[in-house]
Amino acid sequence: MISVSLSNSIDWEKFEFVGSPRVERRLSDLCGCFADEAAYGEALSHGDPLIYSVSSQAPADGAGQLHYGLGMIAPGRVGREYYLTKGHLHAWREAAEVYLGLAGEGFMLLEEEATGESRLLQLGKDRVVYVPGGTAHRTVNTGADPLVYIGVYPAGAGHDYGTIAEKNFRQVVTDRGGRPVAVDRAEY
Ligand code: S6P
Ligand code: ZN
Repeated sequence: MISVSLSNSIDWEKFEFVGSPRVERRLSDLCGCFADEAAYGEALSHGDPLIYSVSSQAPADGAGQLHYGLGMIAPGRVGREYYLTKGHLHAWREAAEVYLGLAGEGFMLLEEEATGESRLLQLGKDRVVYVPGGTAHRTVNTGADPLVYIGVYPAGAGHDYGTIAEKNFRQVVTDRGGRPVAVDRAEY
């Protein structure tokens, strides 16, 4: 007998899967994520807006099963840096992930842990990004509307936020003359 939840619908007003609440990340939750600390402090002094949310589904656990999450990043910037997710590695390093863009415009910043190699990949409506195992990933909204996507990953992937919190990504996604570019943090 099939006992797991097999389908879902998206509530496009709340940006969540119907029946499963979302986790919200506000500006104050993102201490240390933005390169420009002065701009971060200045932004916080004006309020604590919602930056992104994730509504997760875990239909089944165990080997071979998948989990998935609906992410929404609000449009906006701190200084010249676009609103972003904290970013993470999977605790189970081999675990890969597929991101499916549903709405909006943005990018994923990938960084291979073993080599430090970075890649900036477009994510938005009709774009799909594959995140290999052993690769840190952060998502940024570079558009004027919410960036909405689904990430699908192995049930046992887990999240390692600590490694990123310690040293952050090597690159920063920033606005240069009205266009998003990735620059080395050291040069930012
Ligand atoms: C989970 C997947 C996404 C993120 C979401 C928020 O493996 O990659 O659902 O959780 O994009 O990012 P973060 O870095 O706060 O988990
Ligand atoms: Zn992930």
